[in-house]
Amino acid sequence: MKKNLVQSLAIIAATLMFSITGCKPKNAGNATEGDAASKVYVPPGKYDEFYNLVSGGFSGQVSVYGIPSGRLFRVIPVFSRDPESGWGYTEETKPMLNTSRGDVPWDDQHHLELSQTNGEVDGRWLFANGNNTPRIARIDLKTFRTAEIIEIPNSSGNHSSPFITENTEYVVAGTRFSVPMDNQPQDVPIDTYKKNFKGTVSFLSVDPKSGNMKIAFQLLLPGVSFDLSHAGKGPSNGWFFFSCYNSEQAHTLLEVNASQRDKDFIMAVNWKKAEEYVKQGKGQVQNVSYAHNVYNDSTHTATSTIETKTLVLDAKNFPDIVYLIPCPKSPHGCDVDPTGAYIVGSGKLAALIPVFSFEKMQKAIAVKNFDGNYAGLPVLKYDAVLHGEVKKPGLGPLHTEFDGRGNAYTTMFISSEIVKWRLSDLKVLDRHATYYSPGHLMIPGGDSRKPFGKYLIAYKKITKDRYLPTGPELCQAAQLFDISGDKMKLLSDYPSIGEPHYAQALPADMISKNSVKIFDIQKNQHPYVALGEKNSKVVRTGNRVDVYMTMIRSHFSPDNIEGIKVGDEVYFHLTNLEQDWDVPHGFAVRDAPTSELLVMPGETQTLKWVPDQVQIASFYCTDFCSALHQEMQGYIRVSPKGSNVPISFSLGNNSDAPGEAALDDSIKTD
Ligand code: K7E
Ligand code: CUA
Repeated sequence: MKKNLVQSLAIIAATLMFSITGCKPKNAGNATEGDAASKVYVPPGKYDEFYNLVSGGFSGQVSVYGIPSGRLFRVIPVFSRDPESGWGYTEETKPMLNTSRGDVPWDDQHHLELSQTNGEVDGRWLFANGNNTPRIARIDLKTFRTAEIIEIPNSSGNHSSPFITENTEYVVAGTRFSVPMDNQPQDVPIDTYKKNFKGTVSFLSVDPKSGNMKIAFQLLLPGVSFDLSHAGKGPSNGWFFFSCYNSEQAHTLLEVNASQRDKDFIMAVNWKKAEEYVKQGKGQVQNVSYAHNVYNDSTHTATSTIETKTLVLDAKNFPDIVYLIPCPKSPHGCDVDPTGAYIVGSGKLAALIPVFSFEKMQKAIAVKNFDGNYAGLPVLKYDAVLHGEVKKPGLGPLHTEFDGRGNAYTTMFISSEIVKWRLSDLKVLDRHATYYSPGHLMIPGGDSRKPFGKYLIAYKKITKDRYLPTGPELCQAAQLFDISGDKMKLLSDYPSIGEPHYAQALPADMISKNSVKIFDIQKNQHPYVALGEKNSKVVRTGNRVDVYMTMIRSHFSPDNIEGIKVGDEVYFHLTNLEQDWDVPHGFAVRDAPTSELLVMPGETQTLKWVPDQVQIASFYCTDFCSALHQEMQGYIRVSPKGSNVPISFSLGNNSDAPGEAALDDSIKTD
């Protein structure tokens, strides 16, 4: 590695020297790093080839990068409050973070999956899991905003989620922690795990037009941990595969106690069969409680509904839905290749990578080639289902993606490398060091039927000496490889925010052609919209005050308000009247114990403020919107409780300014 570094420094120096002198170095064609620079360089004004949508892990958000440049474009707030955009702070977005147990303004976001049509990414929606408080979110890629969040009952630690079927019929959510079911007693000794703790995987249907999700059914399963999943595709469409660990059913010191058995399982679920049983009215309706939150782009407001029913199918009562495939040892990744023929299990403690054959699995099921059962579920014979094993791939295999040319790429967490191997004969073809300890990796479309097999990105947990130190915590990072040739070539690395786990990517034009640039103000259905300055006003109802305020370059209407009293509940409803792309206005009022508002053109957003002292409170626009942005400001007079100052409001009434003619003291009309 040291040698590589020295070599690259020498090459960079040589390249610099030659570009200064304008000569072409003789062997530039062989200079990997010089070549690499041009492959990731996106000149000013030019666009990236791909959008890369990257999970934020413990940040709870999703970030958007360009490939190949590695430029960060946006952070999309999903499960965590975000003061920059007001997500989770505004009255309109607060309901998005509601759960059956109230406001939960943080989560741990691990996996992303793009919607697909015929197994190919289609650029409509992005699904995201909330790992801690079990939730699935749907992000609308027209607006790059979270449009829906649904909580999962009978679940705890929603890790093997949110993977989808090939026409986005279902999003799945599998529980990491087995727990007592929601309708069972919760106050039980932890050492009754084997008796009382159960696992579930949930199938959420997705409306093909609106994208709205609904929990269609849940499968009740033995008390193990479900780790990851992927749907079958092509010939294996109709099936879903989940990796499971802790088949030992340990409830303490899992690092020892859940690593006892030589094999855990890949669970194969025939979801089409399950769907038939549901249509026949099978299964049990249970009383549960979970939140379903939907954001409406016409009212610019979210609603949260608490749902109360779920349909549960106990898998052991339906012998042809679930089969277990033995898989060494504590499998993590569970990946299906683009042809749908192979299922790859990545046993993070195994010295090999088992690859299973869907065709062999079907045959084994047909002739009941079972190796007994586990908690009432048939276990298939390992050898009967195995396509083969990748021998000596490296240490700590975690996740696998595919290039669409018959090759697979697996991250090795412990030996810090990416290993390329061939699906047909399971030969290792290439390996490349990563810096360091990659978790997931991602090829654009790499878990779909049609990968765009040009780039590969490894998301690394540890960067130790790669960057300048920034205190006790160092960044996570992404590392970009060119995989278009036989050998992987490292092109660049760049820091990432949060802790990326999985990611997705798709060609830029698939998103940009549908991108929303403004919200049509004429279609604004917000109950407190002010359509034009002439409709701006301040209305008192008891101790509630509604301020219908507008924003346009570069003033608020009204910008002087009097008659507010200490203890009033003041709701500032800000409507941005602009109809131009990228002209948001912000709104911040002094000492408000909340965030700013950042209001997009045509949109209305609300900030609640309860003034607790007599004051002249200032407010201003926080987004630099014009040359006179700094003039975009106003005052609110807050009088004591019980004061008789009447409500009044104005814009442009500057009568006491010396030497100035009095302007009209009423609100101007536009
Ligand atoms: Cu491997 Cu949560 Cu997908 Cu992280 S998980 S790496
Ligand atoms: Cu509006 Cu700055």
